[in-house]
Amino acid sequence: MITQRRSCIALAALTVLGLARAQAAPRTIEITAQRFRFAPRVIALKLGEPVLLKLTALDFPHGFYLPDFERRIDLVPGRAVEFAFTPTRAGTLHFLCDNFCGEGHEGMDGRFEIQ
Ligand SMILES: [Cu+2]
Repeated sequence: MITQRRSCIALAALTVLGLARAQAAPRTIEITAQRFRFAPRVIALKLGEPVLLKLTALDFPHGFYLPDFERRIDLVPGRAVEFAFTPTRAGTLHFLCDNFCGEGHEGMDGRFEIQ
């Protein structure tokens, strides 16, 4: 009986530890920016799951702008820049380049599909 109770307590502790570890580690997603596209362009995310974007410009100083979050970041060629956020509502979250990079700049965008 006591052994069984200890096993349950140990199992509960491991479960809590596992959940804490799962919440602590964000999902890492690598995105590249190159005239005139982001790759990947469409990214599926889970509601409430923290993500860490690693963004790299390949050819030009692009910008990464998330209008719904009112956040942006400069992308410097050859240097990965990290951008962390947690989607708090389901739906589509658009992102775009906000640093003019040439004739195709207006179409340089992408989206997160959050479920
Ligand atoms: Cu651009």
